[in-house]
Amino acid sequence: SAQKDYKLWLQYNKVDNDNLKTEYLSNIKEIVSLGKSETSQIAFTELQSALDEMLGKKFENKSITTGDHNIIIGSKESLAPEIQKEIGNFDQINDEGFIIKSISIKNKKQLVITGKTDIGVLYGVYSFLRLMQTNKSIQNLNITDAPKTNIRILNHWDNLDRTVERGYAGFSLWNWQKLPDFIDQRYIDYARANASIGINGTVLTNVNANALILTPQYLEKVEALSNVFRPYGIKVYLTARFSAPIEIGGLKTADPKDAQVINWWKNKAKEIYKRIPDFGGFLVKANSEGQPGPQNYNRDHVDGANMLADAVAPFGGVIMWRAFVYSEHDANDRAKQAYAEFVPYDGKFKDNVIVQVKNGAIDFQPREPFHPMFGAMPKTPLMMEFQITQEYLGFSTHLVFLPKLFQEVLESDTYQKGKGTTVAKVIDGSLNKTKLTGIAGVSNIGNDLNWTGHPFAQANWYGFGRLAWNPYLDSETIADEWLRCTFSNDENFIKPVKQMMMQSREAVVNYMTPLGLHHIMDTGHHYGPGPWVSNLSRPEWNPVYYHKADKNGIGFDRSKTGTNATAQYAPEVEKMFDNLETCPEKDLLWFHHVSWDYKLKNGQTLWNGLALKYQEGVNQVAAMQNIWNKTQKYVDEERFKEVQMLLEIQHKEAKWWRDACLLYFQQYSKKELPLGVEKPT
Ligand code: GCW
Repeated sequence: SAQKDYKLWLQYNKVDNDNLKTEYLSNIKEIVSLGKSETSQIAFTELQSALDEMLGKKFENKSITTGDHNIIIGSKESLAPEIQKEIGNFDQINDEGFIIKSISIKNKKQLVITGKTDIGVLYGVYSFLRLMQTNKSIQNLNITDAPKTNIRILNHWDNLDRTVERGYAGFSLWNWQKLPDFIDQRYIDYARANASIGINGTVLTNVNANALILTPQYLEKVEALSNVFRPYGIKVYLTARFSAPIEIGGLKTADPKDAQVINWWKNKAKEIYKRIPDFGGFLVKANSEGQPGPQNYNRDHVDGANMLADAVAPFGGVIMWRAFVYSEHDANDRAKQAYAEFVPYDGKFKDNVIVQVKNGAIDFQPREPFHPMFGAMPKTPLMMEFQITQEYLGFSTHLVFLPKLFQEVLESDTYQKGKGTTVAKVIDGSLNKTKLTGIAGVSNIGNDLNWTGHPFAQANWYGFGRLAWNPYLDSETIADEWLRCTFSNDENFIKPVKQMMMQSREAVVNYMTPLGLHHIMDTGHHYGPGPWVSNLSRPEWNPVYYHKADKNGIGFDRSKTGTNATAQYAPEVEKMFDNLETCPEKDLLWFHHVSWDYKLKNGQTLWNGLALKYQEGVNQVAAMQNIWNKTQKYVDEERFKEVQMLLEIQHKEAKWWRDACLLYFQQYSKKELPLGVEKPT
């Protein structure tokens, strides 16, 4: 039912395996919840209602430990000294970490969920409940876990009129008109869902939004939201339009070196922190795609970011300054611009600035090589920006399990400090001992009943949170968890459906942009194929700029014979991408322009190989449909049908992609389709 969809991965299905239920019940006799804060209350209530749903037993809070097999939840300070001693060393976790440990006190067994803070305890409770939701044993537990990044944050591209830029799940959750006095239950459910996967921040507004959000009328509403989110460990952040001092401040300039401007931002920060003492800070898109920024005043990114950083520093705020910049004036290779503009500033930003870099150098494509900035600015904190909303990947119509993409990026080896210098190590700060770390995900959440439009898009929100917590997690583990928590623990369901999820990302690459092709979606909305589009005013907006198909071949030469974008990588990586022999075929046309007769590793010509990849993508979607069609008895009617209809559309559109791209490229290759590729009808 729609209600199931709404509950996300917090279904807390009844445990129907009798042995398991017996194990659970014999290990949980009472709950002893020691904390007094609102957060502690939330943790207790979550545990209580989840156990009620899963085991059919409602536990009260026994504040006193009698008997054995109690679950004791509370922060370090709330624990009796003898329990603290049994838990051991709290120094292995940070402030948001938790310990779940089965201990024995005076010959009585107890299960303790603890942490340094109540938020840590809350995360521990969700983690414990996930064990049960995935039908794991809860005997003899000894789990220590803590987030590896500081800022685990959603970026909402939500406008104040409730439209969502690149949002495919309805309108914005934030009902500005009814705020601050009306608190929609949805805000609470949103906070709870985020807390359950460790997300601890949210930017409420679009990076392209106007400055109105910074006026008192709106700040009052932001304050109301932050009050809802706080006990769930979630800080609120806002986007700061660089020209705000002019637009809402009445100043003549927004020059970051102008004393009045500096003062205006200082006062604005003071005003915000008076309302929201734990306000997170600002996210800024400056001098990108027409947004104002320091360059309008002949200043640079450092001037702009540091000026804002000074304004929020006294209150502990941070500035997330985006590196997504490119300009029509230097359109020789858009992929090179962010690196060129930012790397020279390494070490120049204030301590509370973190530069937010998209995973790849173009723009959230189905596949991109990792952004060359990762690892190239050792003296500057860099945070990852992933896109959870599927702007270029079929909106909320196509089933694509994104953690597979995220993992591929995080595992990429930058070689910036030798072999094994993965992007994950840059992001979690371990490589350069960076103090400020973070991962942002552009949200796919809207006011659709099921939050994300496609039932399986919920997995991308979930998986983003899990990877932000631990960038080393395996995407298959995430798929497994999510399926069990969201649908069923039945192996006959889990095995095939997990396989369906795991192949879904490669499927979309194959039927949209195989072998390193990119940005050939129809322009503007970015839905469906548009490789032929060539009439837009800015060259780097046109798909023809990216695939460069002609009678000689196809692909963007970014090697040293071309734009030399490969030189932005560490020498080992540069060499690998530069050389046709060693360039991974999945990135081939990203880095090279090759002839239609170029021989692929499997012996096929490029043209035949390309056509076969498009066909493979279509076949993979058909295989996904086959899998899903057999799941009816494990899934509620409504979600079963929704996914079935969506996969049907996806299959139709995969064929649309294949036919459109092959017919278009065929004008240049002048070659027949190989055997095994269906002829367009
Ligand atoms: O992906 C592109 C989108 C724009 C977006 C921009 C950005 C918010 O097409 O809609 O603007 O990137 O990331 O700033």
